[in-house]
Amino acid sequence: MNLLRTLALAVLAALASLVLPLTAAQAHSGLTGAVPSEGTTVDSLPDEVTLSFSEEVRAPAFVVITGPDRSTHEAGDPTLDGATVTQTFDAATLEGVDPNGRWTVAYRVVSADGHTVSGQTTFTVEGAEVPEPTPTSPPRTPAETPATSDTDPVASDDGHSGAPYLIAAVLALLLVTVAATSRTKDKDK
Ligand SMILES: [Cu+2]
Repeated sequence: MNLLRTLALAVLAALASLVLPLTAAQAHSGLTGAVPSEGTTVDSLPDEVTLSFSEEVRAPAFVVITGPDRSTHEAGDPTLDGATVTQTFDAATLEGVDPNGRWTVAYRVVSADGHTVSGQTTFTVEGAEVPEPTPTSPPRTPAETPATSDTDPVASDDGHSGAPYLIAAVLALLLVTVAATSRTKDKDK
């Protein structure tokens, strides 16, 4: 879904770049600021990202926040308030994620004149606490190991259950061979 949305944004951005020059004579809203602002470095990941436009913007509005882990971390659709667009983070997607690095905020909104406005802004997180690995993860691994070794006996059981058939097949082949040999001997007599 997130990939589709990113692709959709890219396509819309490409279409907008074709359409916008034709209508550049009309004023439409543009990005005037962001929090965290473009190119700045912050010491922790904020709860939300705010985008400010030169005039009122309308839905449909989309904001895609991509982290240093190259995953998207926005929670649903942004909130519109006049010329301000606020996008919160999806906390669940941030569990165990190192926030340090470059973040990209891609947006697409509809300006008051009906034109699509899209673009992106970036900021960097530096010196933020790196979350410890989820505590449930290490106990799971030992628990999974016996489960895996449980699978191995099952696999070797399959091998054992196959063995009687193999032995039976070899015995049957031997019997046929013995029978054929004794018939040949009978004919020879
Ligand atoms: Cu416009």
